[in-house]
Amino acid sequence: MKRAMSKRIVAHRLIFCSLGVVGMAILFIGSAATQPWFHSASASQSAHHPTTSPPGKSHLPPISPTPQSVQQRLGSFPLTPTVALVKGKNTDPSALRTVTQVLREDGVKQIQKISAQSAQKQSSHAPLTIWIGGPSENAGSAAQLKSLNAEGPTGLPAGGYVLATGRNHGRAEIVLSGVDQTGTFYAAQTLRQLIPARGHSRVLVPVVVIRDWPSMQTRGVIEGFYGAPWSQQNRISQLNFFGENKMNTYVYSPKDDKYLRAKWYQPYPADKLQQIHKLVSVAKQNHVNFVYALSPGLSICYSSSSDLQKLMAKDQELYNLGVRTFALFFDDIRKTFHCQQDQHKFGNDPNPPAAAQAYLINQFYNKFIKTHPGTQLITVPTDYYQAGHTAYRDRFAQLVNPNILVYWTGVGVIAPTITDADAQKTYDIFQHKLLIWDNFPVNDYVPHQLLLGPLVGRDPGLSEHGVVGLTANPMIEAEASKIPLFTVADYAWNPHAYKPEKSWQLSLQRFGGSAYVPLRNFAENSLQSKLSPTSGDTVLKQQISAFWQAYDAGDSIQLQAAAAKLLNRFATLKHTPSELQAKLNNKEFLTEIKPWLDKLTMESEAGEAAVRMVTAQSEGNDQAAWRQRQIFDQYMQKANAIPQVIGSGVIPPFLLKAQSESDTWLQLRTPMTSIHGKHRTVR
Ligand code: 14T
Repeated sequence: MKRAMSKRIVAHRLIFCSLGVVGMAILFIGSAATQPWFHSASASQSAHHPTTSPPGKSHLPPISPTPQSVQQRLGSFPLTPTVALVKGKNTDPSALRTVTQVLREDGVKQIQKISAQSAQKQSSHAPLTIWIGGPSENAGSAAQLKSLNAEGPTGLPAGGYVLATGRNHGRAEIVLSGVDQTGTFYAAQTLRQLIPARGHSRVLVPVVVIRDWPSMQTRGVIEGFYGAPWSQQNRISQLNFFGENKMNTYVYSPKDDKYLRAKWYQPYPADKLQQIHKLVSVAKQNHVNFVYALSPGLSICYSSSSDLQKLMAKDQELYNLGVRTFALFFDDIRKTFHCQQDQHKFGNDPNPPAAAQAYLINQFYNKFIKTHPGTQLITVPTDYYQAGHTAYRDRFAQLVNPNILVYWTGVGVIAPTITDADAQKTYDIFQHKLLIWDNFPVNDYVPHQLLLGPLVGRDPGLSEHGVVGLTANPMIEAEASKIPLFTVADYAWNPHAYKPEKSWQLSLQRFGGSAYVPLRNFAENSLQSKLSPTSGDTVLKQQISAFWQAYDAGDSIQLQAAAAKLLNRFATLKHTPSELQAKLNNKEFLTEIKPWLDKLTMESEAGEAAVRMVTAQSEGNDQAAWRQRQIFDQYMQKANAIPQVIGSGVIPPFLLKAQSESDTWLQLRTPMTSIHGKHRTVR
């Protein structure tokens, strides 16, 4: 069943063959250490997630990413139709916008906006007052926190915040106080989850003090895959999603944007620049740092000052749009030179490619980064996935300016695990702060698969071993990527409290809403077993093994029972696509996953026929068995015409086994009068 791969993927595979890079298969396998993500010790939970909930308290709604600390106090108060909002001079505008939106969604009719100064003079008549902004934004919030008996955010890491609610002299109050503007924005995102809309019933605000901050400084997504880049609409939607999930970084580096790689030196046409400008501003609204990455390694002359000028001119355009973090990537290129001049200058170095790249990186740092205040530089070395020392890495470490961040994918391009020990070792080698380029849930190397499972296999202590953060390389399918990316956001914010299964459940609930059940059925059959501890649909898996067990034992009563259950599950899966289409209000996602939905329908239909076929065979009902075989063949043909993979490791093996049982049975009955030799038309 070999399928034609997309042209682009073929192209990138070819590049790799010609580069002589170790085959991807070898890189991807690595050590298949299983992760205990289902039953992690609860002891670590209480140590790192000191959430307390007094006995008899109603459960707080789940908040993601998991906060560092949540203290629930006695009582709650209603969200009233009229609310006063107190902002300061520097209150974050996005936080203000978010809170206003949350209140509207929750049915608040009147929002009285008042400034911090006037609020201190005259008390408002609203029954509920919300103070927005930490010490650097709103002079009034500190006193309010104090009166609610909550400590302020001072001293928390960047992006940290305190969200406190309660009654103060009989008046209800909510205080959102960030250590910086981003922190206040995050407090607003937490508030959104703390008081979800309840249709027509009144929203109750629980009394809490949430004190929260990110464990990893850099959290986000790197659009760094081969294949069709995300659309402008996709990107805008992603940037909003990042803000909601407290991710603060988006690295713009789609491999197939020619202005980044093949034509790195070419200035953007006005319309393209305009689009990037829009992205930069949406990123800003979401407190997301837009990182612009150029990959000049296909053609640059490392020592050429005119090439350096071209690089700087290109980045200057982006700087003018508000970009402040720049990157120079040297992944997936040859380690050879494109000009005689480089051969001359670096040819005698202990490691010529490392010396040449380091020279360019440092030149760019000195001439551009140093002269543009507030900017930062990131790089990807050519040896980004190896385990341990390489001659290239050692030279690169020696030469590259220590202020430059170095990307690393973990051991292997697609790393099954990234351990604290791996990180420490790599940090010691590069001697530069590391940023993880996590090749999850990227599917450019398996474009017929969706990787909808949670992030697993990353140790919780990476940031204590030289790692400043993690950015995930997503799937070509942007909307679908949000399902696993939700868990990435949760991990990166608070890795010690991260529970993959729990995070994944919540992700499916948030993404699916009332379509949670069919979405879950679909997602369970869209995990990639190599990267997931469960190989998919466990219900189906168990039912299949019970079915074959009864079949092998020749136990007809057991077989009937097992068949009934299996038929039920296949019927559920068969109806999953139409249920999703009816209940899920996300056209883009449904369009992206359409081929997989079709495949699921065909496989489930074939599955039903297979169950009936095998059962009939076992009961000696030849006619029924033959009839079902024909139906089975019909759906198998349709399924096989769709290259997308679903239910991998579970459904296809079941179908193949059923087919081979049927083939054996057909051979035993050749020539057979009851079916008049019709079986010859089967294939
Ligand atoms: F720079 C990197 F960190 C990186 O991962 N580069 C690419 C990336 O753009 C791509 O999306 C990812 C997954 O396919 O893998 C890297 O590309 C490769 C690496 C290989 F070793 C493509 C083929 C390879 F054989």
